[in-house]
Amino acid sequence: MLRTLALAAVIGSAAIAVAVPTSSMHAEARRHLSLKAAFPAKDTTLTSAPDAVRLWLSEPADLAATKVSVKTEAGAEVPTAALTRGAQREDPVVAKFTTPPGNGRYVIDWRAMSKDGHVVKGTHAFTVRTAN
Ligand SMILES: [Cu+2]
Repeated sequence: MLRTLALAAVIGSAAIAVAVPTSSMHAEARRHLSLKAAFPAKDTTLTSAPDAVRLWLSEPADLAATKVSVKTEAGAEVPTAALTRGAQREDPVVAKFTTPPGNGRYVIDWRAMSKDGHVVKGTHAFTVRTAN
């Protein structure tokens, strides 16, 4: 009985030893890349068609591992050119529309990889309503 308890204690401390690096990895989640600002911004209505989607991320994400997709409310993909970004650290990721989107509601889905390799994603909608 005592032996069993001692063994349980050993297993218990081994479990703690394993748990420690896991929890410190969790703490890293706070340092994950995040979206600081976006154009079009969440739930905004634009009175002229946007030329592009611009995402200001908290770190310069690798464009090859970054995806931005824009869909109509009906789920149709709105074509955008390959992602670009300026040379400055604070420059946004840019997905230029090949044709400016017409009136309607659109959903932006994006994903990018944090420095630790974990993927962060987000989604938000905007509306285009030009006066014509
Ligand atoms: Cu992570």
